[in-house]
Amino acid sequence: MHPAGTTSANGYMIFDSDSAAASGGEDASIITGAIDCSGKANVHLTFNEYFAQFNVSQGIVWVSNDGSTWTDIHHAEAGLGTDQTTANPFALDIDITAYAAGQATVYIQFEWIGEFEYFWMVDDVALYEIAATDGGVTNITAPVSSCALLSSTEPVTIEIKNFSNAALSAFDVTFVADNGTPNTETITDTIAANGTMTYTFTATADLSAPGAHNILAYTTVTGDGDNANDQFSVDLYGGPHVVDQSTPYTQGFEPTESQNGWTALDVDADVVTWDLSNVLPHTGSVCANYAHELPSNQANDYYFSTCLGLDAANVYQLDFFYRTFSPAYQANMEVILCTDQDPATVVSTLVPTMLVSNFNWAISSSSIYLANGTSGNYYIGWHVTQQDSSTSLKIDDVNITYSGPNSIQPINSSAISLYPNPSNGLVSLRGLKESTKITVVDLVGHVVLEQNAVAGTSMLDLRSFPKGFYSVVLKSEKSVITKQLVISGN
Ligand SMILES: [Ca+2]
Ligand SMILES: [Ca+2]
Ligand SMILES: [Ca+2]
Ligand SMILES: [Ca+2]
Repeated sequence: MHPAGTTSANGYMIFDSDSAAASGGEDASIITGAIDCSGKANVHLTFNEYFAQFNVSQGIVWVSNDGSTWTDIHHAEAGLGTDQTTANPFALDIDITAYAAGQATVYIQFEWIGEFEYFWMVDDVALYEIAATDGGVTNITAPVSSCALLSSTEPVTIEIKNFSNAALSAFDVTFVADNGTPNTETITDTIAANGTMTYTFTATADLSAPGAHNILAYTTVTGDGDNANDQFSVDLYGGPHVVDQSTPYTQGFEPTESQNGWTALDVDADVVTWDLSNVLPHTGSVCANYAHELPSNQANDYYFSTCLGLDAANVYQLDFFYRTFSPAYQANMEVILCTDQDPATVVSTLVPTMLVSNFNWAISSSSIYLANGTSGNYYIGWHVTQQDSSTSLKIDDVNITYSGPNSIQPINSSAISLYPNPSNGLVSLRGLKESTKITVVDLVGHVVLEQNAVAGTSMLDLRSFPKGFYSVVLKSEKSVITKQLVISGN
């Protein structure tokens, strides 16, 4: 299950039908012991689940107050078609008052029915009683992190929930910016039973200093029966993460670090994309992960870093660790430097497309030069495309450090040409300004040619290779440039 939002790191419950394979039919239940709800007027069941439907499996939650008569209160498979999954995690809150209130022996049953299907994961099961009066802040929707600096008058917008079965009105809400002076205002509107409202404070937050910020917001409701849900806090970052001699940028994807600004881009729009995983991290308990094992696998997904402030006067080094889940889950990986979280804004290739087949962690190291010589805000994008029927790519422990001054004049990508293009494979490479390593890579990431060149014009002989599209990667002391080449035959 997704480590953000569940306690999956300390274990969870799973029926793994895929692993059980063809077994002649599966129908398995796990049933709680008797839970004493006597004296409880309102009882809710909460849990997290992640259910994947292959064809016709069922995940049913039942409730009983005698252990023999059961009522189904939830079907995990509801609404899922072939090869579809619930959200991960999917958080449920089910009112079981009708079956459990005042009952001394309440049982909950989780039943799986299927054969050689996918799986159902369940975690964080709890019964709780609703308080007669209960409010809380459930989200802070503004301000949000920004690559540009935040202002000294940022509006603060929160979402407030009434957790009780009675209307809620006339209570205070407070926000605190960066542990400063609390700003308290009174809500005069009424929130209906179990309802929510959005509120923007009249007071604003001064978040104009570059760097990390925090907003804490909470309700103060007279007679609130559950203070554990009163408050919400959010970590923000104003401006880019500036990397310099004293400040590296590191990201290990741990719960103790901020992944603020990291964004997955699902180009093939199949809803399967980069995520965090607690399976086989390099260090700590979490790594970044792309995994797809459904038959309709069409990986084309980017994971973009948060905004980095880089200076053209410097050279930086990008180190990170990468692997696949297992030998059966190979992937193609490419790492690019962009001016936005959009591959169309690519300015240089940091790691040319390569086949990742290692299922032990390996380190990738490359230099970052700002190819167009412009200081500013940049994003690093990890691009995964499918190589196999199943695709997996994991990354962890990203480390971007200052490695020295950029003393060489930047080269201009457009000053380098491949001629003719398309060609029969005999190509002249013109405009190289220094010693350059030339690597030619085919569409699936295989290196087909490597040679070294000096300044001036070099010839590439690719006449023995199949017709098609190739990437020509030119790596010198100061830059990495990728050119596209078409071999069309005579
Ligand atoms: Ca757990
Ligand atoms: Ca509360
Ligand atoms: Ca980690
Ligand atoms: Ca995708």
